[in-house]
Amino acid sequence: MNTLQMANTPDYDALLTLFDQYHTFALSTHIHPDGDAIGSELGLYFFLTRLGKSVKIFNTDVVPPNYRFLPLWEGIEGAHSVGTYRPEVLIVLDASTLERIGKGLSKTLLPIHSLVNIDHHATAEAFGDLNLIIPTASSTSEIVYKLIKHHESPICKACALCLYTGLMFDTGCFRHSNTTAETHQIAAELIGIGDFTPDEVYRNVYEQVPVAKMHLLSEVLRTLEITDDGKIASVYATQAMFRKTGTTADAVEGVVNQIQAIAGVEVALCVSEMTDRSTKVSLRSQEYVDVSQLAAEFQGGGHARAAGCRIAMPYPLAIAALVQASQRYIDPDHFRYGDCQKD
Ligand SMILES: [Mn+2]
Repeated sequence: MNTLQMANTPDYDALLTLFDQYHTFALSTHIHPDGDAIGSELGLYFFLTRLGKSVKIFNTDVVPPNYRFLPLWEGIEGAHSVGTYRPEVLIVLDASTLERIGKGLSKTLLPIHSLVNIDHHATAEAFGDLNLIIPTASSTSEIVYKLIKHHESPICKACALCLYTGLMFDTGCFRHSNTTAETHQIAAELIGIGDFTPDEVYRNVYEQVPVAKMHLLSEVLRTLEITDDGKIASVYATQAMFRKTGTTADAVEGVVNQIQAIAGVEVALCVSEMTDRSTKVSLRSQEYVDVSQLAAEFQGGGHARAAGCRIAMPYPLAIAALVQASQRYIDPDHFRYGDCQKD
């Protein structure tokens, strides 16, 4: 396998050469696609089509309603549409592993010539023939932005909106630790190009909450438990709660961020009981615990401040195991904002 993963000097040229060589491209991203997954796919779609390429997008899961303001989202096809279609190049975005595009799709969507992997996850596997993995990038959308800039091509208005949405989503609206001066500079440029305002993107992504999700949230928040030292907080959602509120495990997305916001909490856990009785876990940390390492102990992955895993245990046992593991990462002498004293 011709692996071209370069952490320090990303090899945009190798990918752009591939764009010169081939004509048909398929794009895909992870299951339960988020703003960065869809934003980076559509952003790259606009770039490739402007280069005159034939491009199709296949995702296992449908575009969530709050991303249906993005241009051409309706063009994203389901796994069943692949049929006998084979692109010359398959580009997988933001997925960490090939399997995360969906078990079925990872077996049926096969490129004739080359598999490309574009990602920013610290735990990303170099599964492609060509891998553009940049863990320091805020988002996969930022990598797509830099690729287009490297090509010295203009970014179209539609592309700017998609990449901005990905950047905004993966930085938690420019407040997570992956937000830098450069992130803001890129965002400013995209706002300047596009026909959108930041508040309108925010409202589309975050303020279209179905009332059923609010009812679920009230159930989930009632389960809050905090360790004696106040540093680890957990909540859970059960199948009974999903039935009662008419929701599914997807509705739990984002709840963990609210738990992480509790004063003094370093590690936040939100777990969901799945239909097969396994447990889906979202992890966040406030300041110093690397939750991607914690998730890796349970065969998961992600970023230092946001990660996830799936545990083949009933949820009460999974919570106990996670809290126990989290305790090893907690530094009892760490004081938040302690550096301010030295200024
Ligand atoms: Mn991402």
